[in-house]
Amino acid sequence: MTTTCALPAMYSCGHKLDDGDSFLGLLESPCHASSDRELLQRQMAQDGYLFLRGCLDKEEVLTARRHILAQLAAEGQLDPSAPLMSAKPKLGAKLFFQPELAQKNNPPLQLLLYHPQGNLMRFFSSFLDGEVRHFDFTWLRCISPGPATPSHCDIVYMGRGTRKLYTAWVPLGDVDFKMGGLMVLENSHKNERLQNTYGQRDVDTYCSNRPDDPARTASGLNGWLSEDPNHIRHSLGSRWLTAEYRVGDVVVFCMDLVHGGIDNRSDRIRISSDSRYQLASEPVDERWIGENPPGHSLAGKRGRVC
Ligand SMILES: O=C(O)CCC(=O)C(=O)O
Ligand SMILES: [Fe+2]
Repeated sequence: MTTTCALPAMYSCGHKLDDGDSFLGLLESPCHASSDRELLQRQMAQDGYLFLRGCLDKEEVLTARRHILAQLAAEGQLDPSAPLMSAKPKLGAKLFFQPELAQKNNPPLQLLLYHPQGNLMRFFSSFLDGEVRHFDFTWLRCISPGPATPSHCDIVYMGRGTRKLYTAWVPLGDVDFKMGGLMVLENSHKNERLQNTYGQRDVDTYCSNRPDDPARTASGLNGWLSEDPNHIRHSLGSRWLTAEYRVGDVVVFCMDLVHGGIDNRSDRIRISSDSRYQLASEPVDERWIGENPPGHSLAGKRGRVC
């Protein structure tokens, strides 16, 4: 077990994460250069994630970062007196989820995440041992100083196709502990009780036999597992794991792994993307496919008797 005595205080959704080696630890990095599929798959089955240090080309990541920051600057969201690449927000700017900056007019990010010969797509073809497809929707996050994403599993947002679907979380810039990045809950993907309850949820369903069910029209309802990271960690009995991320790193994780964000307590915007990959031969969740994926809109709602 990696010792955490040097870790600074970290917060999620305003809660200070319980510290000490039994509660907080560091992500382990496998030898990513390994093209040993079986080894990586074993590791994924065991840990629920792969921390791939330096998997991406740094220049490509920085080009995507520059492009996004130029978009934010054009929208007037940045401090004009600070260098562009420092991602310093203008006073009072409140940014969080910015998928529109990823969908249109962002060739550098599209290349980085989806080019068939790019490092990420090649990693997934090798890891999944076949032709890979990605979701067309990209979750781009430009998180200004403040609270982070609450704990959840991705399956509740994208579980209508295969469960053999993977998220790639890509920091688009260095992310230190103060800026806060992804945290994952150790071994949570093996918790059967969680999988049989929360893990069966689909945030876009409503009760068709209840005409007044608010879920008919609300978007992305009920996806969070908890806004108290210590409570969920305590009830699942494991540790939160995180890292200081560098340009080029990727964390790949499975749909059942509980994860969330660490609050951004720096004075810069934290930029990252999350994108999804699966075998082309497996069924796909149509909410996230196409030029304008319907996502959690009305078009993606499904009724069920409840
Ligand atoms: O970056 C974050 O704050 C959350 C990331 C996340 O939920 C994901 O990658 O699925
Ligand atoms: Fe997520």
